[in-house]
Amino acid sequence: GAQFSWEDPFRIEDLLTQEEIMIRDTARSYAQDKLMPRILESNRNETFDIEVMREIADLGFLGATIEGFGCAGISYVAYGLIAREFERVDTSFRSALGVQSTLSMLPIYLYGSQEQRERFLPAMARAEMLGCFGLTEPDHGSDPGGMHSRARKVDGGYRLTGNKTWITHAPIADIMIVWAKDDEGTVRGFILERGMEGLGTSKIEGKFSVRASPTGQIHMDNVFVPDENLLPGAKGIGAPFGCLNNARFGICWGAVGAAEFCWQTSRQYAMDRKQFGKPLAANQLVQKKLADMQTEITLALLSCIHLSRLRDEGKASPEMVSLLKRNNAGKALEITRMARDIHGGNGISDEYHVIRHLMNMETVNTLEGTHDIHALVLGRAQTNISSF
Ligand code: TGC
Ligand code: FAD
Repeated sequence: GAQFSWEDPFRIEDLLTQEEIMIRDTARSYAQDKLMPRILESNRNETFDIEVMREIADLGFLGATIEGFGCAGISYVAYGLIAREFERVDTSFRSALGVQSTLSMLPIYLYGSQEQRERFLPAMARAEMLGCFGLTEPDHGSDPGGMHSRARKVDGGYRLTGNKTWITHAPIADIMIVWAKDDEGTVRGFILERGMEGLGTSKIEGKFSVRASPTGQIHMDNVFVPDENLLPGAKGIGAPFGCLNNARFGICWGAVGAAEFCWQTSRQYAMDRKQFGKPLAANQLVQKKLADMQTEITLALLSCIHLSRLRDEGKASPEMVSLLKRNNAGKALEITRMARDIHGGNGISDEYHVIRHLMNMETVNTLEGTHDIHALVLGRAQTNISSF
C-alpha cells in the first residue's frame, strides 16, 4: 500500500526538482548550523549580525530570482524554499533575505535603467551594498496611496521631503528605495544613498516582535536626489505594489517554516513530557492540536508550490497572492499559539523558541498588507465593490 510519512503527508518532496532540493538542503544546513546558534542572543539583545548578509551573499541567495547582474536566476519555488528555511529559525532572517532581494534589488531590476542595474545589482548581490524599501509613513500604512512624501522637481534632480516609518533595515541600509509623489501627484521611486544631505535614519527600539531585525525610520529634509537616481520605469502607486506582489511570496513560504518548527518541536515535546503518568501526546486534546497543525501546514505548503509554479509561468495574479499571504500568515499565528500552549510554562521561555515565533507571527500578519486588508482585496475581487 501507499506509505504515509507524518512529516510530509502529501509527498510534497516529490513535487520538487533536483535543483530545488539541492538549494533547499543548502539553505537548511546553513540556517540550522549558522543562524540557529545566533538567534537567542540576537533576539534578547535586539541585535542583528551584519555578517549574516555576507554569508547569504556567498551562498548566492541575494536577488536570486533575478537573471544576470551577478544573480542566480532561480525559480520562485526555490526562492520560497530558502525563505521557509530562514523563517524556520526566525522571521528576522527571512526579512533580511526578502528586503534585500525582492524589495531593494527587484525594484531596480524591474524599474531601473540599464546603468542603475549595472551600478547597483552586482554590488547588492554581494552584500557590499544593503538596501531597504520605504513605502509606509507614520500616517499612511494600509493606504500608502495617501502618502505625504513629496519629490519637487529642481534643476538636475528632485528635492525629497517626508518621513517613512516601520522600515525593515532602514538603520543599516546603504541605499533606500523611497516612494514619493512628484509635482503632478504621481508616485515615483527613487534610489537614495546614505550620506546625502538632509537624509537620516533612526532605529525603532523596544519591539516585542522580530527583535533581531533592525527596523527604523527614514527622515528626508529637502534631500537632493539627482535625476540618475530616479527609477524611470516606476510611475504610479502600482509600481511599489508590483514589488510587494513578489515580496509576499517570501512571507507565504516563510510563515510555513515558522509554523513547521513550532509543530515539530511541539510533537517532540508532547512525546517527551509526561503528566498524569503518560506522555502529553497520549491525550486526545493534544493529538487533535497536532493533527490541526499538520493539516494546515500541508495545505499551506502545497498551495505555496502551486502558486509559485504559476508565478514562474507568469500566471499569478495579485489576488492569488493576497489569498495565500492572508491564509498562511493567519494559520501560522494560530499554530504558533497552539505550540506555545502545548509547551505549558516552558512555552514562555525563549529557550524553547515557540514564544519568539508566536510574537513574530503578529508582525507577519501585519506587514506587506494586514490580514484584513487582504480579505478586502479578495472581497472586492468577488463583488466588484471596493470597501476601501
Ligand atoms: P487600488 O485603487 O486598488 O490600486 C491603485 C493602483 O495600483 C494598482 N495595484 C496593483 N498593481 C500591482 N500589484 C498589486 N498588488 C496592485 N494593487 C493595486 C491598481 O491596478 C491601480 O493601478 P491604476 O493604474 O489603475 O491606478 O489602490 P488602493 O489605494 O485602493 O489600495 C488598495 C490596497 C489596500 C490593496 C493597497 O493599498 C495595499 O496593498 N495596502 C497594503 C499596504 C502594504 O502592503 N504595505 C506594505 C509595505 S512594505 C512592507 O511591509 C515590507 S515588510 C518587509 C519585511 O518582510 O520585513
Ligand atoms: P494601519 O493601516 O493603521 O491599520 C491598523 C488596523 O486597521 C489593522 O488591523 C488594519 O487591518 C485595519 N484597517 C486599516 N484600514 C482598514 C480598512 N479600510 N478596513 C478595515 N480595516 C482596516 N513598510 C515598508 O514600507 N517597508 C518595510 O520594510 C516595512 N517593514 C516592516 C517591518 C515591521 C516589523 C512592521 C511591523 C511593519 C513594516 N512595514 C514596512 C509596515 C507595514 O507594511 C505596515 O505596518 C502595514 O502595511 C499596516 O500599516 P499600519 O501599521 O499603518 O496599520
